[in-house]
Amino acid sequence: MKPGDLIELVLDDEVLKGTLVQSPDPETIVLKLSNGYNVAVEKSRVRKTVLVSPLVEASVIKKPRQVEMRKGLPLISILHTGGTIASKVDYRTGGVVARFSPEEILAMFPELNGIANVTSRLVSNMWSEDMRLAHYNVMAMEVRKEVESGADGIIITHGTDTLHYTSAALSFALQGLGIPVILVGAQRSSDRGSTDARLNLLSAAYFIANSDFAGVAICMHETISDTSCLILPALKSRKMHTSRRDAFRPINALPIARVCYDERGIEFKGDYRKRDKKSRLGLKLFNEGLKIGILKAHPNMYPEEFSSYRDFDGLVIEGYALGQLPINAVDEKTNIHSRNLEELRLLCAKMPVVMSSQSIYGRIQLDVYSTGRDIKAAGVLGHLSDMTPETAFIKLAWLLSNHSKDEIRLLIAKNLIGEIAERSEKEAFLI
Ligand code: DAS
Repeated sequence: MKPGDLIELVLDDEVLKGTLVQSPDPETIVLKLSNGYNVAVEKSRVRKTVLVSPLVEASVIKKPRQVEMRKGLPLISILHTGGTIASKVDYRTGGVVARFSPEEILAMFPELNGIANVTSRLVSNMWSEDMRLAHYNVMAMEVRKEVESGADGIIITHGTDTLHYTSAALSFALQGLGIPVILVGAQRSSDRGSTDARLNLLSAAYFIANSDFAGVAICMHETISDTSCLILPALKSRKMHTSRRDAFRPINALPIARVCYDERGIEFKGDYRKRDKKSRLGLKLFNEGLKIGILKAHPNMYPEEFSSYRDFDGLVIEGYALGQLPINAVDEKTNIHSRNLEELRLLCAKMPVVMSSQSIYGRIQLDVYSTGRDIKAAGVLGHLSDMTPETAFIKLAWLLSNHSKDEIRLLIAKNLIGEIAERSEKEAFLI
């Protein structure tokens, strides 16, 4: 038998049925069960194996056929960057391979055809943990191509791990965007019974085709069930769970909308930017060579943790709560904290250092405690910002790419495009 065959393993106490997957260990057999999960069985436990049906080679579509364009339906361009959403498990390798041609996407999600005219092409084929500033520039330029070709909306399929960085980056890079650009990921690949890919993609397409929203946003599951998806703010969302399908949550903000695809319902949660196809799209991109760090405060910090960034262009600090750091020499065990403060001062003299909070929710407030006041006096920026560390990182990169250091000091904690909430919504906590 070979990987991809559907087989049964007869054990003493049960019969396991699934698709044979390449096993890393010659002494075990790995099956992908119908629910999409893998199980490994020691060969010694197998009394009998039965070939249920051999692997049927998927018909590889050589030349993409022209996808028929139907009058009256909006045009949605799907740009693929990789990640789990548009992928299937290749049983021969056990790995995940991307599927991205129009036909393959339409074949996997045929309902798309009923929602819009769909074009689909590959921009990159990578896990999102490998994204760099350069990739944000590529995506922004590809979006501009689709806008110029008359797309009514764009879906970008993307890995989930850094999806919220990319959504923030495109929000800054795409100036004057008059159509929706929705980022969609999936926590389970499309061949698994529990995949979230279908509902996320269909909900994003339905939202584009049936609303007048413009701008960048994220579309992911609202709960672990397949009941609804949320359209989430591109600058104020975060992946808050390693594996749940409802991992993405709004931070210091409310969702933009809820989409109940099966009921064909869209429920907006508040104000949003309206579509304007006359709007002129301009690009303000990233300087790909920038070196920007993120330093998380922790007990027992050393000055070297600050000075190690001396050759960088900028630094985001994830401070404690309102923005505190270990800079107070309060007893003989904390004398080293004076050197922490000194190194922080030296950094601030060389580059923009922006405070964010490892509490994730809430706002930086450097005036409440003497610690915060000393940090502010050292030159740390970000007072009153409620940006997540990730959005602060992206905003700092974009400001360093397009503004002077003096301007950055004025702009970093000023709301430009919705990255900082003018007022805090008390219900926008753990929703
Ligand atoms: N590694 C993950 C990523 O590409 C897989 C996924 O979640 O899509 O972000």
